[in-house]
Amino acid sequence: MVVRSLILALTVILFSCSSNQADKSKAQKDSKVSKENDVATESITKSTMIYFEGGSFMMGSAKGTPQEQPVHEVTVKSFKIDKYPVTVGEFRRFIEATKYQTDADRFGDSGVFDFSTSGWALVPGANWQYPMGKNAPKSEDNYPVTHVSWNDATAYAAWAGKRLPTEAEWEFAARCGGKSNSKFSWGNELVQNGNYMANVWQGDDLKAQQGADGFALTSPVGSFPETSCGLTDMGGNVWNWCSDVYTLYPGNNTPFQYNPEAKVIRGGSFFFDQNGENSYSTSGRSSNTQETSLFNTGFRCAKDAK
Ligand SMILES: [Ca+2]
Repeated sequence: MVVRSLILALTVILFSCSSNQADKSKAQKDSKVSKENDVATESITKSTMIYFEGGSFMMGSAKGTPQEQPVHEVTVKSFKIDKYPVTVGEFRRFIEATKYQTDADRFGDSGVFDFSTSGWALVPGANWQYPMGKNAPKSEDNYPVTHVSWNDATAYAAWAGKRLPTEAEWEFAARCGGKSNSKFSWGNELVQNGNYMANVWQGDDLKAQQGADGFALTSPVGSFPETSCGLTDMGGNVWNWCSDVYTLYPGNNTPFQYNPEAKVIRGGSFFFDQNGENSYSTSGRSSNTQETSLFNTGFRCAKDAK
């Protein structure tokens, strides 16, 4: 019997991060970043992956929430990571090829925030095709897939010959090979030259008017500028599942209850978060249980690089 709760969803506690940090620039060695196209045709360019040469970097933020601390040195091996979050169109190919049933479809509902009641709801029929439920429009193919649990994301990645990124890899990529100390993956400011750099929540509360960045809900992947290493949506739009069980960083002695089913999510989303802009910074972190699926959580894949 599976007991589901949206508590963690609510808890979407992200701890997030703060700015610049990383502060010690001793951090990184020579991590070279280069692009590499895994595919040639325009029709499937969403499969493009970005290569990162392995190296060491300072993970976390001294200015972020307690969960981002302490800043500590981490070394990752060379890897590739998806340029974009996995799209609805890509996920459809997986479903059609494997007849896989997502956790949301198995349960018959999934987590959607009900703006009329200002509360989370398990909406019948909400799934990867119908992000707001069956009575709302079907998602278009170029949007990031949502309502996928960690289990679903892991299954997709295995089918695609990939895997989920580790949390360290995700931050290493967000920091452009561990070299950037900017607050966000694109820089230090959300709005640059009058243009929003990501699809995020405007305002400090749930009632705030949305759309100044062009989108009230999710946005097609790649709608906002790439980072200097060619990644998109590394902040805002949808949270990205990572492979790791969520734990405190080494040396963090905050009281903490370890739950092997709580998996890391990174990057924040279009939706309100109690940590505000810290939720979509390079070092912001949160978690949800592995069977949880929500309207603001998706994923991207990674793979080892020789
Ligand atoms: Ca928005």
